[in-house]
Amino acid sequence: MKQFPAGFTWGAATAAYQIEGGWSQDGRGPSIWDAFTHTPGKTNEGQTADTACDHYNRMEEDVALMKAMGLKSYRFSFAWSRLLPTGRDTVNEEGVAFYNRLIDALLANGITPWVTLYHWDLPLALQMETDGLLNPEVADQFARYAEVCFERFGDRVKHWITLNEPWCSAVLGHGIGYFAPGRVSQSEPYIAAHNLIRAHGKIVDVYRRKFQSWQKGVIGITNNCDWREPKTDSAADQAAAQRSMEFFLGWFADPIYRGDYPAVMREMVGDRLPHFSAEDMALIRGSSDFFGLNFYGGMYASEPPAGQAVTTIKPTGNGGMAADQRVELSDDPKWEKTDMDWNVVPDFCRKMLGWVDKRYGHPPIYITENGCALPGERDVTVAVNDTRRIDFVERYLTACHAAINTDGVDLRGYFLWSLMDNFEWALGFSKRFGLHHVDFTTGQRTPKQSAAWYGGVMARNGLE
Ligand code: PNW
Repeated sequence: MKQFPAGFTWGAATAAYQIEGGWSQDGRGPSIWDAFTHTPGKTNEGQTADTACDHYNRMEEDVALMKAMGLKSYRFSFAWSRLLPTGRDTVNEEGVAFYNRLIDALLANGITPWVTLYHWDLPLALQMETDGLLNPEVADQFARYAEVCFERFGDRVKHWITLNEPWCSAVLGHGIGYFAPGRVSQSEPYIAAHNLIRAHGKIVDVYRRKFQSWQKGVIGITNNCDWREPKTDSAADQAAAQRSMEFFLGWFADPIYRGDYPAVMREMVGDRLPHFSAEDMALIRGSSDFFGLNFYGGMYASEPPAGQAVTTIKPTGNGGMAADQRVELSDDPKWEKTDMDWNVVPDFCRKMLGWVDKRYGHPPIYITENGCALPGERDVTVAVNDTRRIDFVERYLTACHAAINTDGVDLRGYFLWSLMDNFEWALGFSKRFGLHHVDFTTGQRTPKQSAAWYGGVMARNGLE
């Protein structure tokens, strides 16, 4: 029996664009993801999330699924353009009503809501009119949107995540064009990232100044990072692995926990890396009540052979902004892989938690996503027997347990990605991460074996 600490948070996660559908229903405005998926050639088979899981129209049924599996906490995101269709000014009351119904249904069923304010779906109007994340003004637009959310929902929502994986918005959205808004640049990722970090600081400032003392919630940011294991124990490979971690996670977490970008980034990115004003930094430093971490896998890192250019590897291998880091990434042929082609490396999860614990001064950490896509799950009869998913999660939770009990890491919670199969961004419906199978033609949901298994883990607060 591997028991987790009393009060450990157990949950499952989703994101608005990936499940809601109802893309033009009840006054929702378009987002950059609607524009991106409606552009030919951007997603698997041209798929869009216009309908997705149709969660917008099946919300009550989905809360019933959560209840049936014994879910304790549910992490989901608000679609900014459902609440403020043009990103600014007018509030769409029908959007407010939808999230009110969802939050009330969760609470009525004893499920704690964890809300992500921004999971990549910037209102399209902000992209078209003001250049989205590239315009410094976006930080104030974020803060005004967040204020509406705290005002309308903060009486019942006590756990807030400002941004999901800003690394993806920066690198995949503005560096290699794999995600919306589909821009390709060597400098824009650093500008987009900078404005997102500034936005995070301003959102938290609004919450702390106007709401936190009476609403009594917590607020933090979620970053993603894959582990980088030195390929050999040579000093050069160890330095390459460390550098790669600083370019991936340090980029976003260092400003918040240490007051600036990592020195190695300043050195290697030069003029393309913006500077924080004293005023912005005053809001950014210390602006997270907890450390949200999405963890999926890892690779070997090594020093590239002298004189050889480093090329970006597959986007889902997280090789973005490779030229700036000079780190060569590789796989071990022995590693098992998920359907995303991501390596199954539970030991790296423990190392990752230890790295965060040490570099950022022992913060409370929540794994806000971990999970796997498995092949063949389009077929519901295959999907329901997902013993590989159970095995995957069990191994990662074993690593988490060791991080807590042996290494003294302050890990406070774990959210499985995902509650149900959904729209996997550029990969469309081809990758299935769900605890529930979704038939995207009929909308039918079917629990996989992992849903019942995970229900048991949550009920026992640990592994058998
Ligand atoms: C996360 N990559 O992101 C997201 O937060 C989820 O929305 C997503 O469904 C989940 O992981 C599974 O992919 C990532 O291509 C998506 O490097 C793609 C990449 C990284 C993170």
